[in-house]
Amino acid sequence: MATDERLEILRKMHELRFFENECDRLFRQGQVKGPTHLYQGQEAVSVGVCAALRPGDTMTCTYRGHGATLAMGAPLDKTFGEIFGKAGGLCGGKGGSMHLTDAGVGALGSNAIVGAHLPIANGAAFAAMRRGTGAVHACFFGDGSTNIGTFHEALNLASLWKLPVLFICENNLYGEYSPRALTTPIERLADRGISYGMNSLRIDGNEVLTVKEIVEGAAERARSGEGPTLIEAMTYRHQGHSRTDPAPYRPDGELEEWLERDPILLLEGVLESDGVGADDLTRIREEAEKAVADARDTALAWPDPELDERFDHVWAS
Ligand SMILES: Cc1ncc(C[n+]2csc(CCOP(=O)(O)OP(=O)(O)O)c2C)c(N)n1
Ligand SMILES: [Mg+2]
Repeated sequence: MATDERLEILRKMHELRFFENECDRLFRQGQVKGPTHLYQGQEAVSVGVCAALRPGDTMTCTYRGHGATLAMGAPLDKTFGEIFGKAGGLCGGKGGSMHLTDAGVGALGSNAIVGAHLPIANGAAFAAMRRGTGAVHACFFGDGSTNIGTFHEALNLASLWKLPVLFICENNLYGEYSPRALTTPIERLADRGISYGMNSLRIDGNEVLTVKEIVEGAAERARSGEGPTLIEAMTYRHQGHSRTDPAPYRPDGELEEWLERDPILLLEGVLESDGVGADDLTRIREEAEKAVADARDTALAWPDPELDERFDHVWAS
C-alpha cells in the first residue's frame, strides 16, 4: 500500500480520536445531552474496515457508532451537529449520538438496541445481491451482541443465502460492565460463525493495516458470491461503557497494557519504520485536530431545530 494511503488512514484515525475526545469534553460541559458511548481505542477496526470498502457499499453499526459513521465518510461538522441536537445535524438533530445516519455515504444507521441491525444488514446485502450491484455490507457490533437471538438468526440466513455481508464483531472484552467470561461460555466468538458454515476469523483489531487487508479479502469473497464472513476483531475501549461509567470493574493495569497497543501508536510505528519522518506524523495529527476543532465550532453555531418541525420525518402516513 502506498505511503500516502497509509497517511490518510492515520489522518482518519486521528480525526475519530479527536472527535471522541471533544464529545467527552462537551458532554462534561453539558453541551452533549443524553447517553454517549465513546470509541477511543477501537479506531483501527472501523477505519480499517471502511478503507477496504468501495463507493456503493453500505454499513450499519451500534450506539458506539460515531467512529464507523465518520469512517464511512460522514462529514465531521454534520456528525457533531447531530450529537449536539442541531438542525444542521445528519438527521436534523432528532437522532442524536445513538442514531447517526448518512445514507449518502452508505451509513444506513446506528442502532441502540443490541443486535437489532444484524437482520437489517442482511436486508441491505440481499438488496445488493438481487440488484446485482456487487456491493457488500459491513455490519459492526459488539462481543455482547453475539448472545442475542438476532445474531444467530442473521448469521444462519446470511450463510444459507450467501449474502454479501461482513459481520464485524468488535470484541472489546466487555458488554456494558460485564467481562466476557461472566456472560459467554466460549472464549473465541469467531467460533460461533463456524457452526453456521461461515468463513470465520479472529484478528488483531488494533492493527489497522491488518484489518484492511483481511477485510479486502472477505469483501472480494462476498462480491464474487462466496458468501459472508464473520470477523472477530480484538480491541479495547479506553473509556467506560458510556459517559456515566468510570469503569471501576477493570482489573488494575489492563487499560495501561492496552494503551501501549494504542492503534494510532501502532500505525505510527509502522510508518516510522517505513521511513516516514516525525514531522509528517506531527503534521497529520495537527491537521486532523484542527479539522475536528473547526467542525465542532461550525456545528455549535448552528440553530436548534424549529419547534414546529418536531414531527417531520418521525413517521410516514
Ligand atoms: C436488546 C438489548 N438488551 C440490552 C440492552 C442494554 N445494553 C446496551 S449496551 C449493552 C452491552 C453491549 O455490549 P457489546 O455488544 O459488547 O458492545 P459494546 O458496548 O462493548 O461496544 C447492553 C446490554 C440493549 N440496548 N438492547
Ligand atoms: Mg463489548
